[in-house]
Amino acid sequence: MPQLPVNGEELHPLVKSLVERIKQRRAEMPELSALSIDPAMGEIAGMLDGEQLFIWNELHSCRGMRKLHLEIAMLGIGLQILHCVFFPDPRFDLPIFGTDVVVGPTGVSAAIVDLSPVREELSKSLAKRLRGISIPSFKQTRELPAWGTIFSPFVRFIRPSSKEEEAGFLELVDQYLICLSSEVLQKKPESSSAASTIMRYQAQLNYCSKQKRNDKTRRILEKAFNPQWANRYIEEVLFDEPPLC
Ligand code: BLA
Repeated sequence: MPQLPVNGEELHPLVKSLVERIKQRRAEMPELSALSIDPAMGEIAGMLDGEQLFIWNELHSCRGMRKLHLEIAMLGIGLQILHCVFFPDPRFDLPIFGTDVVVGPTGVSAAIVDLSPVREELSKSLAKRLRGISIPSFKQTRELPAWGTIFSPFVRFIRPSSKEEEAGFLELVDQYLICLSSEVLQKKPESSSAASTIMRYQAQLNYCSKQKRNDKTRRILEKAFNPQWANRYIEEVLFDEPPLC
C-alpha cells in the first residue's frame, strides 16, 4: 500500500496535522488491519490544466468498521484535498465518520466534519457524547448543499479564517474521532438479517448516493483524468456500495 506523504513539506499544515491525527486515532482502533487496494487506484497521477494531480489512498478495517478510508489529493501547488470516511459494518449500531478539507491557492476554502447517522437519528449514547464537546467559534459557517441531508445536526462546515480556527477544527475532528472510538469499543454486532442491520445498510447506500451528487468532486476528477475514470473512482474507491453482510 502506498504511504501517504505525511512528511512532505508540500502539504498544507492543516492537511498535514489532520492526516497525522487521523492516523494516530486510527491506530488505536481495535483489530485494525490494512485492506488491499487495486494498485491502479491506490496511487494515481494525472494532469489537470497542465498541472500534475496525485492521489494517495489508505484503506483499513477494524472491529465494527468495514472501511476506514484516508486520502490526499494534490493538484500542482494550487489545490489539496484531504478526504476521510470511516464506514461502519452495518451489523453494528455505529455512525459514518466523514471529514473533507479543501485547500485552494488562498487557503482552506472548505472544512467539514460529521458523524452521520445510519438510522433515523444518532444513537442516544453518541448524541450525548457529541453534546459534551466544546465547539470552538468559527467566523464563517458555510451552507450545506442540497444533498447534505445525510449529515447529522452535529455537522460542522466552515471556512477557517485564521491559524487558530484551523487548530480549532483539528481538535474538533479529534473529538469526533474520540467519540467514534468510544462507541466502537462499546457496541456489539447484531445479526446480518436483523431489521436494524438492513436499515443501516440501506442508509449507507443512501449516504453514498448523496455524496455522489457532489458535482465539485466529480468535476475535479473528470478534468484531471476523464469522465469514465472519474466515475470508476467515485463508484469503486470513494463511495462504493457496502457488501451485503
Ligand atoms: C466541496 N469537494 C468540495 C470542493 C472540491 C471538492 C474541489 C469545493 C470546495 C469549496 O466549495 O470550497 C473535491 N473532495 C473533492 C475531491 C475529493 C474530495 C476531488 O473528497 C476526493 C478525491 N466531500 C466528501 C466527504 C464530505 C464532503 C466525505 O468527499 C463530507 C463528510 C463534503 N465537499 C463536501 C462538501 C462540499 C465539498 C459539503 C461543499 C459542496 C458545495 O458547496 O456544493
